[in-house]
Amino acid sequence: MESSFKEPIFITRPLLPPLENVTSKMSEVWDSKWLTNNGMQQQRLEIELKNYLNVKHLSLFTNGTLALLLGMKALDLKGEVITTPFTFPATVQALDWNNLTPVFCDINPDTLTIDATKIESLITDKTSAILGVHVFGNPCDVEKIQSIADKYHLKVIYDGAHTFGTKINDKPISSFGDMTMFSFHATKLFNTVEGGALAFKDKGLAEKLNHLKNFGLAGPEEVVLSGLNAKMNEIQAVMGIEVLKIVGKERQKRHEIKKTYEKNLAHIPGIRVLTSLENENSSYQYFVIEIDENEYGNSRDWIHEELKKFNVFTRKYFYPLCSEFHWYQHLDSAQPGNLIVAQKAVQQVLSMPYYGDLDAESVSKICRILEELHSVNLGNIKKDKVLFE
Ligand code: T4K
Repeated sequence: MESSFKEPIFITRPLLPPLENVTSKMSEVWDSKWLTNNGMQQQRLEIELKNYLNVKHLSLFTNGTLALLLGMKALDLKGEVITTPFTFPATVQALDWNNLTPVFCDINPDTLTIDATKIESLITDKTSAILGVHVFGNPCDVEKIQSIADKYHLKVIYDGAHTFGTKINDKPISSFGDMTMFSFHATKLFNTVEGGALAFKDKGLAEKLNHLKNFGLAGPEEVVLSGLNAKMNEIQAVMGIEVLKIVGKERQKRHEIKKTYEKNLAHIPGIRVLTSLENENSSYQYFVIEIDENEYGNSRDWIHEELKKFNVFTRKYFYPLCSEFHWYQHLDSAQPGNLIVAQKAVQQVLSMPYYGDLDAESVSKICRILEELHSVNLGNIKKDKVLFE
């Protein structure tokens, strides 16, 4: 049996630039005595990110949740928004804070993103938008979603928290839909400790977003709308400027880790690796497997617990489904019978440790543990059979 890891292996570790680079840049902030409110570093990061992500209009925020929340506020959405139940709570909570009702749509079994073929039947005269999530960096069916939106005059917003740098057929992910949110949380491929951004199509939204993230202020004595405080500060921006320099290398490392996982997991029955699409340039945000209990010999929950004994801490992203939150249980669209694929996925997904500093030997060892756990189960199943025969 494999021994346990000496140090805990987490699902991720933040991408950290050399400390001396951050401190030397930080001295610029100290000298300027300007810590937040549209400072120089924040402006600089915005320009650098526009170039990196190939985005025309981009606005930085204190985190991804507030970016999404205020983005939808800027679009002035009303009524119902069709979305996925298989996401992090932030996606639907951004709807709640805008007094918008989620209408849950089932997901595609291959990509685990909203099933575009099921959207049209959920549209009512109250629908104002479709909110898709590019789950684990896997893009939604952006073409189909846009054609539905065009037909019914709906807005399209994407929660792209996991899609930093993702491209489809060489087109940046944010070129699809009216608006895309990125999260720059410490656990993301690119981080500003906490942070986020909105990429948007309509240039006219830039000023409104600036007001919304700064208390609705249009000037020191002029409040034009009801806003919030959601500005990115200078310390966050410095971190971002430095992390941006090393994010390309991190993506390469994650690409290699992904290959090691795929090679070592391929022959274990009951484990499906969630792969990227062929025409997609992945963000390599998460490495996710699905466990088929019958084929593997035991459940996802069992593996999740067993791995802890080896000092390996996986996560059940995303569990539970957002449609199961008690305040949605009265909704028709939240009923389990309407979300068959999502109900299955939520019991099977497991996000594995995945970050550039995870060495190939550790990845292979994790895979060997998974293989051994499968064999142990087979042994148990055979023993049970003998007992019954
Ligand atoms: N939409 C989607 C689809 C999202 O996934 C998210 C966030 C959002 C919207 C909202 O974006 P933000 O408002 O956050 O920008 C984490 C993150 O906090 C969250 O950003 C992320 N998604 C979510 C999937 O994961 P937790 O509560 O699971 O993280 P936590 O603290 O348990 O960290 C996970 C592991 O990472 C730890 O076990 C160890 C490691 N870690 C974590 C931190 C914070 C470190 O090594 N160092 C660290 O500093 O939510």
